[in-house]
Amino acid sequence: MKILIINGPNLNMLGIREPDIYGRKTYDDLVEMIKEHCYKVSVEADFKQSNHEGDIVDMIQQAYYDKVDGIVINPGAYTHTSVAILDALKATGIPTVEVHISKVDEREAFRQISYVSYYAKKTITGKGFDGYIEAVDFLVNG
Ligand code: CA2
Repeated sequence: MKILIINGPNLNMLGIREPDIYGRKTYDDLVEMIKEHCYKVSVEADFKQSNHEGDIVDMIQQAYYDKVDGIVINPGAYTHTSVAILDALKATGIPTVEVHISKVDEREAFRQISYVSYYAKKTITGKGFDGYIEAVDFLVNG
C-alpha cells in the first residue's frame, strides 16, 4: 500500500514558534515519526510539503497518476479557503484523511470551516502528531 502525506503552508515551521499550539517538535521529527510507523505497518510512505496552493493541487493530481492508495493531508490554512484543493481530491477519487494538529474546533471561527472535509473520509483534529498515525491506520484498516 502506497500513502502520500501532504502538509500545507507553514507546517515546515513546526517547532520554531507557537509551541503551545503546535508543540516543540519539528517537521523533520514529524516525518521521522510517520516513517517509522509506516515501516512497522508495511506501508510505503511519500512526504510532501508546500506553501503554495497550486503546488498542492499538482501533488494531488500526480498522486492519481502514481496510483497512490491513500492520502493523508493537513492543508494548513488552505483548509479554510481552498475549493481548488477540494476539487483536486475529488478528481482523484483517492481515499483521504484530513489531519489537524491543533483543536481547530476550539479556535477562531474561520478555522471551523473546512472545504477538504466535504471529501475526506475522516477528519482528525487536536491529537498533535499522533493524528497522522491514526490517519495512516485508518487508511490501512479501511
Ligand atoms: O492545526 C493544524 O494542523 C492546522 O492545519 C495548522 C495551520 C492552521 O492554519 C490551521 O488552521 C490548523 C497552520 C500551521 C502553522 O504552523 C505553524 C507552526 C509553527 C509556527 C507557526 C505556524
